[in-house]
Amino acid sequence: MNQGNNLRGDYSHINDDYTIQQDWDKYTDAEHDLWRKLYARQSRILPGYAAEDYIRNLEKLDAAGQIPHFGRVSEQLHAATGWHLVAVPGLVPDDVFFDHLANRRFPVTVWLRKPEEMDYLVEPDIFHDFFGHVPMLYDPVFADYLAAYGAKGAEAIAMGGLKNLARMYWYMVEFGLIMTEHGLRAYGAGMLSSQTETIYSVTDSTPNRVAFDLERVMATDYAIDDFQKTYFVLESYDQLFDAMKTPMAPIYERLVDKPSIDPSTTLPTDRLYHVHGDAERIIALGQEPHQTEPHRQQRPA
Ligand code: HBI
Ligand code: FE
Repeated sequence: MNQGNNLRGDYSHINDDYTIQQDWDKYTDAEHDLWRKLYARQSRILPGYAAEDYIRNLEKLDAAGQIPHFGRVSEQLHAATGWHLVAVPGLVPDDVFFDHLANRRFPVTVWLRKPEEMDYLVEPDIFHDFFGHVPMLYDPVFADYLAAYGAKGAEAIAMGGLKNLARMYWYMVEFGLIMTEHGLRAYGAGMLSSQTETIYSVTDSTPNRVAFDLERVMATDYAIDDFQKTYFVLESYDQLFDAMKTPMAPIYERLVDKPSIDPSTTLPTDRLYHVHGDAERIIALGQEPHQTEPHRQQRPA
């Protein structure tokens, strides 16, 4: 990103680390109303689609009734996993973002989308950041993963590996799936803050669902303006935490000379999950790749 140019947030009062005051009292009744509407609409579809620990932790946040107060949640979160929430005007520079994560500070955008943007938004707003990301910060393993991920940022930037490391955020923080005892579930903030992609990611037979592999993820391109063509599937959040013990430098060196993997394709070495339109009926972990078909819907934030 650039220094706030072309971004919606107000960057005129930022601290050196891009944090600001949340100014909770400034939210209007109309904004609290819209928040309630977004929250109700989105939480209704979660059962059967979202990871159960995500749902449980969302409920703990007690944020259905009004736009949440970061300070209050932050205290509770810190007691649970050592993370804090910090208020930001929107996207922050990569090095700043990584530094916040490495220090267990999760940047949450302060502004809320407009009523006409219920379904689609380009930049992250408070609904995406809070509803999508904060519940997972209560999961101790995921929380440790995200801090370890942030600690890898500086090296990636120095080595030209930012693009590769950012894919671990995209695929495993924004759009991650997990295979649970009750079937495939979504835990990524990008899909969970979107009505349509939550259901699509878990049930539609079109996208590829590939068993998680660190280097496979880091080699794979993504699009930000459409539903994902590939999702990566965990069996446990431990896989993410363990992956962060892998030395990254050799991966960046290997990937720099290789073309990125097109997310509409799969590799013969992939372990693929197949679904038949019903989250409860995950069929098989097979070997044969399946083709994706083009579709035109935009990705809601
Ligand atoms: N800033 N506020 C905010 N939120 C993000 O998700 C974010 C960011 N800055 C950079 C960034 N993400 C990405 O480059 C990461 O995927 C690495
Ligand atoms: Fe996000």
